[in-house]
Order: sequence, then structure tokens, then C-alpha cells
Amino acid sequence: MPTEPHRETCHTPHKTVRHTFCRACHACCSVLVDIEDGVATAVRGNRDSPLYQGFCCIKGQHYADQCNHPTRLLHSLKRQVDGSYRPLPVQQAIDEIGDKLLAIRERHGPRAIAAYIGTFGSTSSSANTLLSSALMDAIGSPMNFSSNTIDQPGKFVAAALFGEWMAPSNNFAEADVVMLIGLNPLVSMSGGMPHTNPGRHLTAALKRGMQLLVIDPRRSETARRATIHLQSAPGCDVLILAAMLRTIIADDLIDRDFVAAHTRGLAALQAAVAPFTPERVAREAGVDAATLIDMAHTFARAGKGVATAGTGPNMSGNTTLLEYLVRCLNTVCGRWARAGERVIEPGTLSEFIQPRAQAMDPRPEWAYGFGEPLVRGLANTAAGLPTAALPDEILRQDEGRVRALISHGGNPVSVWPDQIKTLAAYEALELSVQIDLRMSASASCSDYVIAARHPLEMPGISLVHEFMSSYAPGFGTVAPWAQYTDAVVEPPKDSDVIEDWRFFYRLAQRMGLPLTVKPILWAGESATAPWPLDMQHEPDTEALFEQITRNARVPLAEVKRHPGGAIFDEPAVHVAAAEPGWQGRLDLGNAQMMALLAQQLERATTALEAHPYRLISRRQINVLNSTGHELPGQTHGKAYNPAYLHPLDLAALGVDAGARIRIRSARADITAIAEADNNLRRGTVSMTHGWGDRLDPSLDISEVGSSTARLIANDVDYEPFTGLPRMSNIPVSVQAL
Ligand SMILES: Nc1nc2c(c(=O)[nH]1)N[C@H]1C(S)=C(S)[C@@H](COP(=O)(O)OP(=O)(O)OC[C@H]3O[C@@H](n4cnc5c(=O)[nH]c(N)nc54)[C@H](O)[C@@H]3O)O[C@H]1N2
Ligand SMILES: Nc1nc2c(c(=O)[nH]1)N[C@H]1C(S)=C(S)[C@@H](COP(=O)(O)OP(=O)(O)OC[C@H]3O[C@@H](n4cnc5c(=O)[nH]c(N)nc54)[C@H](O)[C@@H]3O)O[C@H]1N2
Ligand code: SF4
Ligand SMILES: [Mo]
Repeated sequence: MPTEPHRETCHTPHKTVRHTFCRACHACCSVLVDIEDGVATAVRGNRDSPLYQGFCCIKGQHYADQCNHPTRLLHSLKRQVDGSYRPLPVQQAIDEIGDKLLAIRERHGPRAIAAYIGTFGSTSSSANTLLSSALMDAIGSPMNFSSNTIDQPGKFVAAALFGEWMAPSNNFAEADVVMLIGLNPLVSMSGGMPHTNPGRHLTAALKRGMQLLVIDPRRSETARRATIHLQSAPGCDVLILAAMLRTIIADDLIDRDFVAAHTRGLAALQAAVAPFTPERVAREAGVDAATLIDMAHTFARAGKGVATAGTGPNMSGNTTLLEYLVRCLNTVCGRWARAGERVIEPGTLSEFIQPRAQAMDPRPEWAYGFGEPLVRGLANTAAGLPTAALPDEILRQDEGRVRALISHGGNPVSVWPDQIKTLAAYEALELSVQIDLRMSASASCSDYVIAARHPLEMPGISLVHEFMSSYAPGFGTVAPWAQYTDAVVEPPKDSDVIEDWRFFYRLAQRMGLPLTVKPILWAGESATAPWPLDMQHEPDTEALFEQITRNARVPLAEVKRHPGGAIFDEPAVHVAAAEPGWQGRLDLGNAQMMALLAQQLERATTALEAHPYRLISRRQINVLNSTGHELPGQTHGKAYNPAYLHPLDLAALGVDAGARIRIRSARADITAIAEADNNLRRGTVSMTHGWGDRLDPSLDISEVGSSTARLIANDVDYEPFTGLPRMSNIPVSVQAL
């Protein structure tokens, strides 16, 4: 075949296709990566995966762009006296940080050192959070925070107050009904439906007759496919759940056998929900009472199913009470797996614990706070330390204050509630370290920025997706899937980037601290003993993975035999019968929860004159919190987060779509760009968080977006157990500019 002569001398790129899984979120989608000359050029779904069936969302499709992006950090940086940043070798950064941490510990004690782990601390590699926690233990500091307590912390505290069923909730694969209270899994891949290609699983489930019930002030992507959508006013979910419980109990639709055998407190619950008549609640929530009753009946009458709540209502006040009532609803309807049933998702690489048809008693001490008290009387709980209290711990005026912060795979300045206070806290820190891929807002406020390896440059195990099923009832997927991946590319030439966990390891080496790793477990008691690391010879990631998975149901070596991942459902796992003489019971009538519920009808529900709108949270498919804003292919060039309002509200305000508006809360005001959305309930303003991530005031909001974190006060309207402030359902006013 004739060829053009100049082509012959031209370099032919070496192309390969590799299996891996996406670590841009907890869904761990199985994907294929095109690699040309050692550079990842494209990512797409793996059609051969029976679970994901070729799914790869827009974030995953741009995973290579994130890795190769010109703004990607390829060297660690140190802030200079004039505020500029200069690159330095990562080992030098580690040595300097280690020496400074030792000096701070020496002068002020270990508690002066805090760590914060964000979303990507855990998704980027399963070794990361283990090593950062081991370092904090070795330092002797309890101040180990995570994004869990600015998310849905009530899930953990409610479980502590309610008790836990020691087998899974009903699985989506067998559900006749699913109730979603303020979550939008078709966008967020969160719970209520499988996080592994949720759209595909939902279509199949609706086809087989499953009923989808959605409660959301917005006709969300998920609500659009619902059998019944209750478009209630934000912040009314506790009232709605109480009314549903009242209806189900009054109409005798409860699972009497399950309730009698495994619970206590039904009478207390029945008395507590009595005042919550559907008519009264419907008035408060601005919905139709008949629809509310229909929804309760549909949920209770179906054979199997599950109710689950998301970030929206959790952030609208009362995260613990909300999650407690969700547990009550599932339990009175008996939505838990029974003895002899096959466990649909028993976990693969996580430590295997035999599910049993029995209830674990409540552990209220995990809810009421333990350990050293923090500001506002907050403390550690089953959900972890209250992250919303950390800025105040840094800003404390006494000797006990926090002086150093290591932030890893999270972005405090952009996403912590109360940005004004967070910025002040960063100013007050003696040492701030940010481990990141790019110059995020938090990086630009830190003394040291550690350039991390991109996940495509690191081996990985898909453990984080397995943890979804133990997060809360209704989370998880429909099969035990696991995947191992090697690093599919090497970091760019001349770069100096580090696997996150090695940063913690080498920091410990520099500080002369031996590290002992504790197993990760989200539910149950671990049988895996902590293991000490060899501090002389740095282990490789493989060796850590071997350790982490050593009590797994399926050996890591077996998972590695399937480069594209696989379903590991043999041998089947069944729910075992209760242990003889077992006494544990779930508590439907916790006195404190019942008392808190009684206060809910009395609360002021009328919108304040000054702040007639409610700002509600949401997520968007193409970015993850503050990540991905810099990738034009991903944002389609729309590098901001609009403030969505109902067209009639826009008209009433005299605001055109695309115009600038001022949104004012009791805490602060922000400028935003208005957009019309007739899917919204009137009176709400729907916005994503994490935007405005570049702090340069010369940038226009159309280039960076608007920060909703500025509108939040972290110390006014917060939940007493977890310290979670109001981060949705925020009273605001809206004005044309
Ligand atoms: N108003 C309001 N506030 C909210 C919420 C809300 O709904 N409304 N949601 C809350 C919730 S649920 C959460 S979880 C938090 C999110 O809290 P965070 O996890 O703290 O925030 P992210 O924006 O996810 O931060 C991710 C950071 O990790 C970096 N990163 C991305 N990929 C990688 C990687 O592979 N390795 C490393 N080392 N770094 C990486 C990104 O550049 C970014 O700086 O925000 C909370 N804040
Ligand atoms: N694409 C994408 N996926 C993500 C993320 C992302 O940023 N982008 N973030 C990840 C993170 S950190 C998390 S925690 C999960 C969260 O996942 P989800 O909990 O599903 O979060 P959202 O998608 O924001 O859906 C929350 C819904 O609650 C509604 N809502 C707001 N306030 C209220 C209220 O008071 N009551 C009721 N009933 N509804 C209300 C909103 O309109 C919205 O539709 O998503 C994860 N997945
Ligand atoms: S859903 Fe999550 S894991 Fe899957 S492709 Fe999108 S970002 Fe990646
Ligand atoms: Mo989250």
C-alpha cells in the first residue's frame, strides 16, 4: 500500500487499552482507558461489566483530562513571605512539615494538630485514610475530622440511638417500593438505588413494577421518574415522616411479627406521632394530604422495599431525628433481611462478617458525645468529630486551640459551612497543609501544597464502593462487585508527585513515630488486629492492600485474576438465624427523639419577612462538589453555578433569566446568576455548593461561580448531636442587581 514518505519517519504512537476503575467518586465504575505513549487519552465505560454495563458519567469520561490538565500540580509548593508559591521537592516539604509539627506538639501538645479528610481522601485510594489516621494516632491527637460530619451525620447517630439490624435492609433488586427523601441518585449515584449505573437499574425496576416514591421540593431528575412525587416545602421531612408513621400505625399496616420480636417502644412512638395528622402536616408542608396518605399506604402495603434519605433533608435541620424516623419507618414495615434469605451484596474485599437476623441494642453513648469536649458542647459521636466546629477550635483564644491542619482530598475553604469563619481560621493557623491535585481554594490558603498522584497513576481496590451498603438502609448495589487496578500510567516526566498515603508514612518517619494501621470497618466489630508498619523499609501499595484485605470474603489474589472486575457471588451468603438467647432490640421510642419530635410542630414555620426564600442544596452531574470546575469539556464552558428559581418567582422579583441577583442570608450576601427552572417549588432557590473556588476577587462570577458556604453560619442554627448547621433550607432574600 502506498504511503506518504514523510509519514514513514514519523513517530507512530504506541497505543494500548487498559482496564481500571474510576475513582472520581465512590461508585468505582469499571472503565477502559486509552493510553498513547504512556499518556491516558480517553476514558469510557466497560460494556463487558455485567453490573455497570458500560456506564461512565461525564466526570469519568473526563478523568484523563483531569490527570493531564495544565493546571494539575506536578510539584509541591511552599508559600513565601510575599504570599507567592515556590516549588520544592516533596521530601523537603515533608521534612519541613515534620519538624514544624514536632515543634507544635512539643510546645502545645498533640491536640494542637488536626487533620481533615475530604471526599477524595477515601475515594482516591483505600490506603490513604488508614495511613492518615495512623499518623494522627501516633501523634497522639484525637483531632481527626472528615467530611462525614458535614454530610449526613445523623445516619450514624440515629443508628446509635435506634440500634442496628445485623443483616442488610431489603435490596433494590427485590424491592417493590423505594422511597427517596431528598436525594437524587440519578445525578449523585448515592443511595436508594444502585450506585452502579442507577438509570439502567431504575428502568428495569420500574418495568417489573417497582414503585418509586420521591419527596423533594424540586422535581429532580429522579422525581421525574417517580410513581408519586411529593413536592413539599423544604425542611418539612420530619413532619412528613411522622405523619406517615402515624398513618401506617393507625391503619394497622405494620409488620406485627417483626415489631413484636425485635423492637421495643412502639407505644411511645405511636403517642409521639399522634399529633402529626396528615391534614395538619400537609398544610405545613404545602402538599396535598391525600397524596401523603397514598404515599404512606403504598410504602407500607408493598411486599419489600426501603425508605432512605439524602443530603437535602439531612442538611435542613434535625439530621439525627430525620434518620431516626427513617429507621422507624423501615422497621415498622419490617424492611430487613430475615434468617435464610440470600444476602445480595455481602461484600467482597471488605472484612467478612456473617449477617444475622437479630437486632443490636442501641449504643446511646455513641450519640451523646464522648472524648474531649469541643466548642458549643459538641463532641465526638458515631459520626466522628463535628467538622463544623473545627474553625472555632482553630479560632479559640486559649492554649487548647488547634494550630496546625493537614487537609487531604477535601477543600475546607470551598465546602465547609461558614466560609467567612473558615478563611479566618486559615489565617490563624500556624501551619496549614493541603494535599491536592490542583490549586484549590484551600491550597491557595495553605502554607504547603503537596502535589498528589492522580488515581490513574496509582493501584487501587474498589473497597469504597462496598462501604456504601453499610452506610445506611437502601444504600449499596445489587451484586458483590470488586475490582483491582494497577497504576495505568506513570506520572509525567520531571514531575514530583506522591501517593497520598506515602506522605503520611514519610511524615511519621521524619517525626520518628512508628505507625500502626487499624482496619477499616463501617459496621460490626472487626476481627482484624491492627498491624504495625515497618518504618525502616517503605512498603509498597500492594503490600498494604494485602494487609487491608486479609480477612476479606474473597482473597485479593482472586479479584486480581479479573482485570475488568467481576461479580463474586459464590459461595452464596445467607442470613444466619439469631444466636440462641439473643436479647437485642431496636428502639422505636427513644425518649430524647420523642421529645425532640414533640417540639417540631411548635417551631416557627412562617418564613421571616426579611428572608422569604429558602436556599436548597443540590448536586450537578458534571462536577463533584468543588472538583471539575476547571475542565471546560466537563462544564460545557459554564464555569458557574446558577441560582435556579421558579419562573414565576423570577417574574415577581423582576429578574430576567441570566441576570445577576443578590442572595442575602442572616450571615452574608453573595452575587449569583439567576436561571429559570419550573421544576422548583415556588419560594425556593436551588444551588450547588463548592463553587467560587478561586478566591481571586478580580474574577467574574461567570468564571468561578458563587459560594453558598458564605451564606451559612456554623454557630446559630445547628444540630445539637453532630454540630451540623443548616446547609439547605437556608432563609434568604433575593434581589435584582
Ligand atoms: N452548602 C453546602 N455545603 C456542602 C454540601 C452541600 O450540599 N451544601 N455538601 C457537603 C458534603 S455532602 C460534602 S461530602 C462536603 C465535601 O467536602 P470535601 O470533600 O472537603 O470537598 P470536595 O470539593 O469534594 O474536595 C475535594 C478536594 O480534593 C481534591 N481532589 C480531587 N481529586 C483528588 C485526588 O484524586 N486526590 C487528591 N489528593 N485530591 C483530589 C480537589 O481538587 C478538591 O480540592 O461538602 C459539604 N458542603
Ligand atoms: N455528580 C455528582 N455526584 C455526587 C456529588 C456531586 O457533587 N456531583 N457529591 C457526592 C456527595 S459528597 C454526596 S454526599 C452525595 C449526595 O447525594 P444526594 O443526597 O442524592 O444529594 P443531591 O443530589 O444534592 O440531592 C439532594 C436533593 O435534596 C433536595 N432537597 C434539598 N433540601 C431538601 C429538603 O429540605 N427536603 C427534601 N425532601 N429534599 C430537599 C434537593 O432538591 C435535591 O434534589 O452525592 C455524591 N455524588
Ligand atoms: S459515577 Fe463516579 S465512578 Fe462512575 S464514572 Fe462517574 S465519577 Fe466516575
Ligand atoms: Mo458528601
